[in-house]
Amino acid sequence: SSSKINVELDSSTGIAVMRFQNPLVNSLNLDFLTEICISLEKLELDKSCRGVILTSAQPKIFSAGLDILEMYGKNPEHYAAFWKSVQEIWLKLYGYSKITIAAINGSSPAGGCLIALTADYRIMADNPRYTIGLNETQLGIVAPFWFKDTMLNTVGHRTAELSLQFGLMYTPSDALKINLVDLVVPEEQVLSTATETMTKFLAIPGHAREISKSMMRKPVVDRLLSCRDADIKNFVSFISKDSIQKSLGQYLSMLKQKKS
Ligand code: CO8
Repeated sequence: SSSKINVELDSSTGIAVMRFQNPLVNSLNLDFLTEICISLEKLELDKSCRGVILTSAQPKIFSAGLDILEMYGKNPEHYAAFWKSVQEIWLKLYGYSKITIAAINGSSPAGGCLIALTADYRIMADNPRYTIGLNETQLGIVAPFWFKDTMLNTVGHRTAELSLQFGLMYTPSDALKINLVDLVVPEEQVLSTATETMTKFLAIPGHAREISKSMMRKPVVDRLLSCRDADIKNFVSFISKDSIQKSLGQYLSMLKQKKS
């Protein structure tokens, strides 16, 4: 465990709980993304770990998504390094050999939603103040194809189409209706329900489950692997545009104003 990631592995069950604790809102900056990736890699190599529950140690927020400051007012080299780390975490999580369950105990916009979407199962707290979704268009930016495909593979084409264009954020009950999450439970039961669900997954012969998971996901993973550099170039040129920087600047000041 690092200071921003708390990992507790129960050696009797093989279930690890990974808690994100990057104050205030678990926004995903380059360092934090790298740390999450390293922790996931360690658990993947650890034979005593059989599944990972992803959750937040921060109140009310699962993750605020990508750190907007990593995409604003920086140089192209920085954007490229940042985007590479975003690709890295998605590749690690979407292709993860072990079972992952997202225990979504707070809001989960954009990149936060993406992390949750990579899990094998999503359980969300029933608090209607928490919302989840890919809201990128609301910031004037565009979720890349692999965000889109992850969403598409979860909710289906028509829902993904509407969801992405409007940049919709869903309450837990609405998220459940479209299968963006699998289960909604009272907040204090999110973690225990995740553990119970993990036990059900663990009862399935591991090798068969793992191959089935890979069969469902490999085409999308391979698609990004085949064009990582082009995807980075694309991101860097998009995010460097004056018009996009202006949109992000406006969104950031809207976030600040909302408080006062
Ligand atoms: N990045 C950076 N800073 C953030 C972010 C973020 N994603 N989210 C919040 N913050 C900051 C706020 O500005 C605020 O800063 P300060 O204290 O300096 O004023 C602080 O964190 C706390 O935020 P709030 O006061 O708003 O806290 P609340 O508890 O009221 O709300 C929320 C928390 C719900 C998370 C709210 O802050 C929010 O909605 N944040 C915006 C989330 C968002 O829209 N994220 C999208 C990021 S983009 C992304 O993830 C995918 C991009 C894909 C790339 C596209 C290719 C071009």
